[in-house]
Amino acid sequence: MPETTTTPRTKTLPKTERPKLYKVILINDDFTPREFVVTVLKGEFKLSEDQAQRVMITAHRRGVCVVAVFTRDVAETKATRATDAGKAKGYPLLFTTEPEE
Ligand code: TYC
Repeated sequence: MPETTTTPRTKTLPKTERPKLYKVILINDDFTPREFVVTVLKGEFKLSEDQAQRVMITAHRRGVCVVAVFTRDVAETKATRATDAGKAKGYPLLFTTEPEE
């Protein structure tokens, strides 16, 4: 019976780095109508009416509210588009982005 030798597998599996995530943050102001904020949250971030109302009212009461978390590109694009939607109507509505810890 011929002897068989086995060699232990030393190859390590390649590590897949998870992309860093960025929060999109809604900033309160005194001028943008509540209903417009809700419309933008639904349109740009696909929030339900209920979610959009909660996010809007949280920003209204506390000054800021995290809308959602995305990869950097997506977060920045959505924040810019949502801010521009307000600008187009003459509102100071502002969305910013911030890396997650
Ligand atoms: N504070 C605004 C108002 O009373 C409504 C508002 C809410 C505006 C949240 C911006 O991020 C915002 N009309």
